[in-house]
Amino acid sequence: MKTVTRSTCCYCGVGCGVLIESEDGRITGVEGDPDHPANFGRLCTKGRTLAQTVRSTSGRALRPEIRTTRTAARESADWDSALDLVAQRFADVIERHGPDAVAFYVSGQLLTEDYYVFNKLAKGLVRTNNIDTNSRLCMSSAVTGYKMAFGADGPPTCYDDLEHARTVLFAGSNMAYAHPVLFRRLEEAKARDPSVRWIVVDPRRTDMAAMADLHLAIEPGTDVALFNGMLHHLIWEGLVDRDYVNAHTSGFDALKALVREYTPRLAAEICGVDERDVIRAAEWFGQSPAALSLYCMGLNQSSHGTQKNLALINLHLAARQIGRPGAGPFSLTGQPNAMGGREVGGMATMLAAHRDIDNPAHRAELEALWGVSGLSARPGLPAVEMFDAVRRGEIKALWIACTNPVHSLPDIAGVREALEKAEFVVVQEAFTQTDTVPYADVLLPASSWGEKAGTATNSERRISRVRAAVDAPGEAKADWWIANEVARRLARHLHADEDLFGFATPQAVFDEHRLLTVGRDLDIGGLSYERLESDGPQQWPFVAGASTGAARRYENGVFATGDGRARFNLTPYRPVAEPVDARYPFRLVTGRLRDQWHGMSRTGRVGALFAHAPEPALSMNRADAARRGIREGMLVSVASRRGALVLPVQLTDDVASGTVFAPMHWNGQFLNSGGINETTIPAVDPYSKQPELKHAAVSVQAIDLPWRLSAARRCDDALALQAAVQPLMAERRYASLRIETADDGCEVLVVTAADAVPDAAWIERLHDALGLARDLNLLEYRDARRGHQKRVVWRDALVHGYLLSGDANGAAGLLARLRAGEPWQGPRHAVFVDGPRVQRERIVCNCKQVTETQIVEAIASGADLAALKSVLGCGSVCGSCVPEIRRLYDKAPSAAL
Ligand SMILES: Nc1nc2c(c(=O)[nH]1)N[C@H]1C(S)=C(S)[C@@H](COP(=O)(O)OP(=O)(O)OC[C@H]3O[C@@H](n4cnc5c(=O)[nH]c(N)nc54)[C@H](O)[C@@H]3O)O[C@H]1N2
Ligand SMILES: Nc1nc2c(c(=O)[nH]1)N[C@H]1C(S)=C(S)[C@@H](COP(=O)(O)OP(=O)(O)OC[C@H]3O[C@@H](n4cnc5c(=O)[nH]c(N)nc54)[C@H](O)[C@@H]3O)O[C@H]1N2
Ligand code: SF4
Ligand SMILES: [Mo]
Repeated sequence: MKTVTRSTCCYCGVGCGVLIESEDGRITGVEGDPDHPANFGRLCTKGRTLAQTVRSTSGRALRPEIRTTRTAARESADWDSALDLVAQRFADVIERHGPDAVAFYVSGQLLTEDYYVFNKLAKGLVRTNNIDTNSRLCMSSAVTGYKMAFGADGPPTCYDDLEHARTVLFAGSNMAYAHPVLFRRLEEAKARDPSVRWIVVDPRRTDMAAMADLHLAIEPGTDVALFNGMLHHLIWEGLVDRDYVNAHTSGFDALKALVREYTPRLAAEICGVDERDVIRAAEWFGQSPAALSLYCMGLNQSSHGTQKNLALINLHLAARQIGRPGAGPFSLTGQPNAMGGREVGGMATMLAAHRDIDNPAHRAELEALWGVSGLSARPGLPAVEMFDAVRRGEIKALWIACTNPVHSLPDIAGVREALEKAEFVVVQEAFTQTDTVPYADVLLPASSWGEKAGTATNSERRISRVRAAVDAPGEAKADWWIANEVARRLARHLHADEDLFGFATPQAVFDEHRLLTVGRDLDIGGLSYERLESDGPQQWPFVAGASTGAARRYENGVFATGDGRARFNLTPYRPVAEPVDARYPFRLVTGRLRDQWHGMSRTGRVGALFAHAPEPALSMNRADAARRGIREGMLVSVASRRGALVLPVQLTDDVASGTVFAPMHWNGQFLNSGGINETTIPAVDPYSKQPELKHAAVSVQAIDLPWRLSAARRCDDALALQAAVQPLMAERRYASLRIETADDGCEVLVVTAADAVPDAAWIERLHDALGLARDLNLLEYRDARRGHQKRVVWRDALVHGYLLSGDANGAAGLLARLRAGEPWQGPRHAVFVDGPRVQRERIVCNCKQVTETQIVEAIASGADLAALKSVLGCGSVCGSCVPEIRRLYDKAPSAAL
């Protein structure tokens, strides 16, 4: 029977509502929920392909696993043994070394209920504040910024402001890729009213920057100088709202004295932009009837991310661009429930419901609410310091849930060392193919999207229900349940009250969480599962008796500080943590691609999501590359003081000379190295402790790896094949793999590799791992003199797989045959010579699988955007590709949209 379940997308902080279709316990499709106020039925490429990510249980964690010694393999265990073991080992460490010798590293992708139980377990039961989350890598500078300026965390704005804004300042946000469904709303607002102005502050010329009225391509890390320069102009041109500043803020005069020296000229010099553009940005922002800033990791992931946030908020306060429709500083949250994590206080530096660790009254309130005593007054260790403490042996037992630190933390060599050093590591995961899972002494299988229930809070403070459409596979369990079960056992060891963890359902957890918020700025005393059921998703604050939540905050100019005034903060400009020098002359910027999500444990399961960017690539300015003899597609070594990796180069004009860009997504499951965080720097912001993931200094050198390999095989289950091939990749200087979907729906696993010389034994192992050995119908061609080999495998009349070693010429043609899945008519030996020579083209439109060439040709033939949509279909479904299509118009000089 077909059922439809209303739930929420598990990817980004937009928090789109989804309708999950299922049949016989399997998810068969996903559509946007037309009634959800975040997306009104829309989904982006990632949301639309969610059903494909759960098509198979290959690569899912299905049973608890335990290993008895570090060198032993993990073996399946029953839940009781696994839970007992985790409780006993944690109790043992706490007894021997105290509560701060254990730590929890959790995730903004947990649901609020999961998060709540983990936080209560750490802070209420173990009495350590050593619980931090990947949100430290993501939102913590935004949190400290909001708290220092307004006295409380959380954005003052809402999604409707996207439609009311007349000037939109995108600062370090690539919304077209990272928050696509919200970006659609901005595109529409601008189409309705072209006088709406867009300013993009980003060192890279992103698709959005190309569409903007003004692109400030600043030197990475110089935002504070830019914002100070803009404020200088506002002050000296009389664009400050003096009445507002006098009535509702404090600290203005000291800030004025500081920004006196930041003339637009100085700011322009520091940022490497035109002085007139700094002035223009200031005027568009200051004079606008409503200026909205949208900011994300370009501000937060910095060794002075808090200052970047504050300098931007200073501008909003000075020009009174806050507290009314269309105006305000809007921090876009990255993860689906980064906000929920903040609400339950699930970080090392905060307590539940926006309470503070160092505030004795707050601790006392919480002790009373939980019925415990002795909450720790010692702040816990934030992510980077937590792993340092593990490495130093101070933290002995670590429990990681719903995050993959061996991929996502900076300087992963240090993270690996820490996990090797730890006495006991628990990994709670939904998927087994991640770079952190191998370090688990205990693997706890988690149920995941489509299988679990609870709530999540999106970027505009809106709480949505997440619902289960199907049962979890194998023995996987909900995250809150796992934490709760260990907590009950641990309570017995620690002679604490087991009833602290008497939760039987996520609803029971939510009800307790709600109680803790009453009287706080995020009061949700009026919300319940029933309310969310009958009235749909709601924004906080939502006090008891209210009929709706609050769309905007601080509309009356009263802030959450003691005296009700917002604070101007002093924001002197400081350079990035690691200067470039002769050895490491490039500034490495990292970030996201449109169709991949973080470590790809979910998006990397879908062939269609590789089509937009099939290989990891280092984007490099053409002139920089030419000076070093580097050409398109060449392999280069990217190295920093911490580590190195090999990547293919993509030449571009979108990054300035001296800057290179790498996507954050690839890791040891898809690459022979751990990915770009082999090189990044663990320097952190002094206030927020957020690491500077975006600005390491690196060198880029061409390397000569003349031996090339390309191999691929059609299969029913590319995920199983990936598991067999992945362990081999680390042995090569370069290797990458990806999944493609053939025209007949069959999957194809594609492997490429390069090295100085061939390794005959490795080639045979790869041949076996790919399962080519089982396909008996093999045609082999060897060129002994040149050491080249070509193998093609048939199944019936179909070209089923190939392996080319030596040079990979001809791979494109063979791959095209694999994809086409058509019977081979000619003589077999002709398969090597007769292949179509075309490379598969980049797919720009994921929904309709439209290639770049198709679009360029249609543009050249005079089609406008509407014609393009109706003839090719591109851009007509989810719209994620429209910004890129617009750029293709820009590149065709005579064409018109
Ligand atoms: N497709 C996709 N979407 C996602 C995610 C994903 O993995 N994939 N992840 C989600 C998560 S958790 C997050 S946090 C968000 C992140 O969303 P974004 O922050 O928008 O994405 P990023 O690509 O990390 O970085 C944004 C931009 O910051 C720019 N930048 C780098 N350095 C600087 C600087 O010094 N100043 C300024 N002004 N800009 C700079 C980069 O060039 C980049 O274009 O995306 C969310 N959405
Ligand atoms: N260089 C560089 N590094 C970065 C960034 C960058 O811009 N540049 N961005 C940083 C940012 S903003 C972020 S948010 C982090 C993200 O970094 P991570 O948190 O490491 O990213 P994910 O790959 O999303 O990890 C989530 C893990 O949880 C698993 N999982 C999925 N669903 C469930 C579930 O329901 N339960 C459990 N228990 N597990 C589940 C997934 O398989 C996955 O392995 O990366 C950071 N690292
Ligand atoms: S914008 Fe895309 S990834 Fe983000 S919540 Fe919506 S559908 Fe999911
Ligand atoms: Mo993030």
